[in-house]
Amino acid sequence: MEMLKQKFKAQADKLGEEIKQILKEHGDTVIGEIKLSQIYQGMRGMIALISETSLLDAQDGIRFRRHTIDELRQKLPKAKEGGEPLPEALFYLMLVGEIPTKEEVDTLSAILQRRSHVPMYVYETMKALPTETHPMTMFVVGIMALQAESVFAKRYAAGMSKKDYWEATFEDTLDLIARIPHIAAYVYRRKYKEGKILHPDGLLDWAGNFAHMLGYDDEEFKELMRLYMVIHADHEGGNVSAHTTHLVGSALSDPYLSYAAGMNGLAGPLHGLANQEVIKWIFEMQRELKTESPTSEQIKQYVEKTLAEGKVVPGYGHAVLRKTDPRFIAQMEFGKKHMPDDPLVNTVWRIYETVPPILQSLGKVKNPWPNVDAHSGALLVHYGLVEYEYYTVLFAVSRALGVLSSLCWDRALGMPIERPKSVTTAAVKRWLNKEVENLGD
Ligand code: HAX
Repeated sequence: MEMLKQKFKAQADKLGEEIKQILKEHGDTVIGEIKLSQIYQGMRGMIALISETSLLDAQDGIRFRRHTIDELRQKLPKAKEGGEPLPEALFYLMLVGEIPTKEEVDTLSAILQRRSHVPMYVYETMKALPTETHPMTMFVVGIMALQAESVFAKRYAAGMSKKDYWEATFEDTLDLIARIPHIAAYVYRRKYKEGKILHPDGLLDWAGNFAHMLGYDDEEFKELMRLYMVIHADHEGGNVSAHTTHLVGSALSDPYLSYAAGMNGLAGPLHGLANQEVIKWIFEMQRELKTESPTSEQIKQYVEKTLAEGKVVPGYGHAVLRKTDPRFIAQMEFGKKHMPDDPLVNTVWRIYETVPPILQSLGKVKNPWPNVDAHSGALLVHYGLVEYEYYTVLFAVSRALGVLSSLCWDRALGMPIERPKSVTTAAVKRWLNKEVENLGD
């Protein structure tokens, strides 16, 4: 751990110096123009953030430190030969920009195991919630209860110097990543398995052990969890969960508070909750059409009905991507390898053939292609994880890897409190009428 920490610090110092130089030479360089429409329409395409861990290209999809998902599946160390990459290896890559060796990942997995203890009061707090509570609410309550453990909060209260913020954030990050699967597994066991907790297996990797604590010891399911945790980890800095974590962190709220805030954003149906919405929508379609395997024509009619009811087709569209999400493709490849004849998975593929032309024909949907959430549920159902309200918690466990490594960078680079300027529509009108010189006066 000490080595990873020192490696991170050395890289952060180097990049910090480079940024100082860049700002000294180019700080006044104009990077583009902002249109009024962007302010009203969710700030699309407005470059306003720095996030070191990944970069999203509208055509090529996500790159983690310049590596595509395909490359990660080839290059990152794995639990078993020819299998899926280890998510803690991706965390290492996002944190220090280097692909770790298998030995380095094994050391990290062992460190995470050692730091994974969750105090009893956290479980008791979650237990106080009624079982009908949504799993994401239970999960975030668990994280908030755990906040009492924050190294950052304790050291800040004791008068920590600015130059040590990164280190306290780093410690909280490792603790949180180690503990989050335990909280998430408890949510599942409490809500769906009568609260019977399964003890961790100290010999397993981070995602394999998470699968085990959920109650799924099938080797293929463990492989699915490794893939799932890799592909959902990060999607550059502007998406709701990453941006919220970063924004809240900019107030020097500790990593527990910041991550919990981000996960409340992930719990929205236009973001991470879409994975539960997709499978719910497919189940409803199957029920209504009274078939497990609807034909393309039946799917087409059902999609048209969904749209006529003023709803979105869940799992399709994206604010940045303009082609099929490589995360969807990675899951499709997993499906083809492990369950090519599964009827639900085949339905997902038939929906993929049917939906894009319909959305294209609406003339307003900028991206008619599937995103990550269009596929994930069907793979989980195949292994028996049918409780779809739980799916966003899986996403949240994975997302911790990206948003928390980014938070380490924020504190190491001394990122300031975020405070953009807002204006009223009345101010916009005054400016358009040339009553004032600058928007916002
Ligand atoms: N079905 C129907 N209509 C859709 C649509 C879809 N899947 N995707 C976009 N549209 C509509 C929008 O609702 C909007 O309509 P109005 O002008 O009538 O409001 C119009 O097309 C233009 O939207 P857009 O610019 O293409 O898309 P946005 O950038 O505004 O929104 C969303 C991106 C992902 C929120 C959107 O595509 C959507 O609602 N998709 C379905 C929900 C979903 O799958 N969310 C998960 C996204 C991935 C993610 O973050 N996962 O965590």
